[in-house]
Amino acid sequence: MPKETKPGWSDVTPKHLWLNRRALIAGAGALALGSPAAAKLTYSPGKFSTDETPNSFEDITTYNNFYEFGTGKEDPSTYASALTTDPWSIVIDGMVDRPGTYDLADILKDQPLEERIYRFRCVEAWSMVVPWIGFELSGLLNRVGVQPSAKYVAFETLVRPEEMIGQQSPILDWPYREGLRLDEAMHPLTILATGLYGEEMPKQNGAPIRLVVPWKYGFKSIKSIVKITLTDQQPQTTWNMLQPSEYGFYSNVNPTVDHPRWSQASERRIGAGLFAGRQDTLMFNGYEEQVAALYAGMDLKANY
Ligand SMILES: Nc1nc2c(c(=O)[nH]1)N[C@H]1C(S)=C(S)[C@@H](COP(=O)(O)O)O[C@H]1N2
Ligand SMILES: [Mo]
Repeated sequence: MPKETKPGWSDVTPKHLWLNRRALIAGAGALALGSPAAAKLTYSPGKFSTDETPNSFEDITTYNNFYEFGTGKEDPSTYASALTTDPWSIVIDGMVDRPGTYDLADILKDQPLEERIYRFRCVEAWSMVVPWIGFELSGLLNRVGVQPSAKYVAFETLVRPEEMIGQQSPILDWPYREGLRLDEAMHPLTILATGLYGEEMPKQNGAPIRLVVPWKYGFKSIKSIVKITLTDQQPQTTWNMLQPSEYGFYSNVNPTVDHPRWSQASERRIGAGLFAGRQDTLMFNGYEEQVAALYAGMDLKANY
């Protein structure tokens, strides 16, 4: 779809952010994380992005799930400022040719940053549209060299209770853990996001780098990643460990498979207004055409 027919950035973006984003495209923006190369941003309208109107920066950064900072929707925006995100490194290990501890700047080197406007559907049945900035996870995995024996990718979030107030309580079994099958991880829709609205990732949204898998429930999109492991075993994942009957490993958005305690057939779009009503939830969150082949022949009710 040609760029002109979409609601443009300038229509939906507060002006200072729009200007900031233009500066970013020019190569002088906030994302210049140490290396000028990191500021390279490709704008690829339509290819992967939805033309739905993004939620406001305000909605996206004040209504969050990030239990490391508490269980309330406002806790992350209240407490995440305490998090130190520089320096940051990620351990990449397991079945890879080049395991190691990689500095964030090194990870970002040569990865083309792109804007991806994705629908985002939480398992709690609310949703948003988020203009992420990021790069395909496959780019990083290819760089470190995935060995043929690897079948899954496991991710872990930072553990630092001094800065992450929610980790001072055993709300979850820290670290927060997530995982993908290797083909899901290599899918072009799967990104590591380092920003949104053309700015560096806000801390409450998972700074400095988080996963975004738009066809799965939001809890798969793990924040503030410090470890990526290639493995031949299906990884243990936080919500599945806590309540396996409610949260499966796959957790693909599916309006025909209800959560044991609520329907998944519809969702509440944050910011839609008091009288908007609920909207239908789409199969694979609207990404069916791109991802259905990954699950050909699979019983999606059994593999929820
Ligand atoms: N480390 C970590 N990652 C996490 C979570 C969390 O509590 N801790 N919450 C998940 C859930 S349930 C959702 S819906 C999304 C929310 O992302 P957002 O706050 O950027 O909208 O992050 C996911 N990633
Ligand atoms: Mo969620």
